[in-house]
Amino acid sequence: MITEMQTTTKGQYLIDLEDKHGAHNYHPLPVVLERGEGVFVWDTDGKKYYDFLAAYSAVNQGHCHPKIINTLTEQASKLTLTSRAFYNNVLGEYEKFITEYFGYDKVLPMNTGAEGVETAIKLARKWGYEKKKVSENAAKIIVCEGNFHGRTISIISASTDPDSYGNFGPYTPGIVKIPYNNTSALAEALKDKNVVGFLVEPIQGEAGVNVPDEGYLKTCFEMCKAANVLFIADEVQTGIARTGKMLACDHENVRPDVLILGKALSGGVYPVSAVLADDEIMLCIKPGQHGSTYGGNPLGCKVAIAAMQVVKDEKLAENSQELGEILRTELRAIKSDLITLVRGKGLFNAIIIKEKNGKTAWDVCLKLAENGLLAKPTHGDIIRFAPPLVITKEQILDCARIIRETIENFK
Ligand code: IF1
Repeated sequence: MITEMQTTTKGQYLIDLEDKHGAHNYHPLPVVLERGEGVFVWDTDGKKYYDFLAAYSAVNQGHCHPKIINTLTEQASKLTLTSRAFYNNVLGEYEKFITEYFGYDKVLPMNTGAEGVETAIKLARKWGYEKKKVSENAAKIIVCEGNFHGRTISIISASTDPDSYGNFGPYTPGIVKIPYNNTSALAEALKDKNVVGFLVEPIQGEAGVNVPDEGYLKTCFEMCKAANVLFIADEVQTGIARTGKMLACDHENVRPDVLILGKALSGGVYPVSAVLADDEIMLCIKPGQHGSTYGGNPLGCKVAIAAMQVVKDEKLAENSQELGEILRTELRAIKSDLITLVRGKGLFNAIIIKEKNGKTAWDVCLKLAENGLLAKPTHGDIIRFAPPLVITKEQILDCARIIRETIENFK
């Protein structure tokens, strides 16, 4: 009989350390991880799990990919950080690699996804004042309800989730919120000539893998073009092959004016984010007007080149597309009133759980962990399923079996 998730003394000791010495800004599942390899992670007891969260799509290439780790260790003993006060022998190579990889004139290298989003907002505002001739301090950015773009003050100023913005005011002005997946709401908002950018997740991750209608992105892009407004795609979570294409925007052949990448850009090995745009936009930022201590550091750049090469060499987008179809078919075949919806694209999926006998998605995740699969709920009733994209067909079927057995035996 599967009992409640138990953590042993060593695991509990480590949990207690975090509780005593760390901020309480997370509520993790009671699992203490010690090792990761490919699609698997092991806890401090040596219990093995399939990782079905992949660090929120940061380890698309699998945990500790040898080619990325070897690159990290080799560069780490040569040169890790120069600051941008000087040139280094890696950044230019990386900038050429990544701009050719995604087809843009320029890249502005940062570290976290939030920094990438903040950079994109600054870039859009700068472009708005200097190219669109919006009057000073009047620039507006349109965002969507249900968004998640990070945790900084300006980004949570765009949030509609009280957990993200509550008691963090006063908020950054110049942000207009409209419903997601609603082109008439965008049309209305675009009437304001002070709008400089539309910031959108091609699929809303934190909102629970909220996939918009087919054609939504294309229509939004065309409306922005007609209104001389930058279409800014936050692909921090949906990018890097997660949804079955290199970028989620590729499903609709949309080329964002500003593209934001993070997470799996470095394969979960080192914080690397990037903002890509063409010269007309990117060159609005002049020397000394933006930057970061670690942005574009040689270690992160080498890691990102290796991580992105793995995505191509191992055809992770194709694998994500094929195995995502199989996973959704298996999940939809589960006979249980516990699952009210299965949705996703590629290996970016979620199920919506109907509360049963007071049990929630959290309790289902505890049982999944006991059965050897790690996932975490979002917004109470949604469980995201996003394994590393290196997963095999045999493994995805094994995971589908674990999920099915857990759901069918759930009390
Ligand atoms: C947390 C969520 C996911 C992102 C998108 C930018 C960022 C994120 C679309 C910022 C980051 C992370 C943050 C992490 C948990 C995770 C998350 F639950 F918070 F919302 F993935 F859905 N754009 N998402 O998803 O990137 O600064 O974190 O590098 O804050 O709890 P970051």
